[in-house]
Amino acid sequence: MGHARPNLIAVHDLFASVIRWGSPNGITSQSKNLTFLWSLTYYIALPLGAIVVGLILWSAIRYREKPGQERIPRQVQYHIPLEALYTVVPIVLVVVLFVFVYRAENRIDNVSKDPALVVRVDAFQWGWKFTYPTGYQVIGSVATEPSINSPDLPVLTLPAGETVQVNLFSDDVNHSFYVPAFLFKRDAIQGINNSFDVNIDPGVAGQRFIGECTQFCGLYHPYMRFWLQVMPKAQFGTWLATHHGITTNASAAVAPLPKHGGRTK
Ligand SMILES: [Cu+2]
Repeated sequence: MGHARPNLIAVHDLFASVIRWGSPNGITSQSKNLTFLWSLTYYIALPLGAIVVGLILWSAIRYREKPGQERIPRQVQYHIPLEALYTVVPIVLVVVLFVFVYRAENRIDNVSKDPALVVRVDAFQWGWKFTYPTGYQVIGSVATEPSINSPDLPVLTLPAGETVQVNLFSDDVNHSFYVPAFLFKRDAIQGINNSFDVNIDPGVAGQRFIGECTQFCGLYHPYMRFWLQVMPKAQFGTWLATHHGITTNASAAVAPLPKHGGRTK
């Protein structure tokens, strides 16, 4: 039964995706808050929608005009209990959603006073600079990196299973740091330190995820990509201790100007 397992995984993934209402699976503890919020909204909206549509259909069928019964129905000016109900129910829903949004935002934006690692990320026209506490730097410039999916993209290596704080800066115009698997992005704005924490799920250690700039920042914006390499916590210390100086991708060819000013293959 060698094929049973992959099928089970596929079924499990499909089921998990359905109960999340299509939300991608976030890889940080912060992203779980967002997925919960997303799913909660659906679990509230769907029964409510079903009740509203059901009542419309029921009353349209139940009180339709039958042949031989042509008459004006009894005219009602107001119905206090009904009006109170459809005023109170939406207010309760908005309050409930507000409370959950507030809680989720607080957890996602929470910045630890005692993170295990602080990494500085500088976005610039056009590329990324990652600086570690040891002084080790990765500088990936798209002026020397023409391909958006190249394995030579700059690599941001982060440990799983502990709190990582990212201090985000911009050297020039507005950029935005986005790792889709984090279900999170944050703007990089000149003169402002935007800090956020991520606690990456140990289950994805060893995997790579794509990151990109999502704020249109000029000609080479579509090339502003990077890899996020997740490393087991135990390995990360050794890795950092053996990396020094500055790593660049300057060996790559000089990028040609994009022909249509947009995304190329
Ligand atoms: Cu950018």
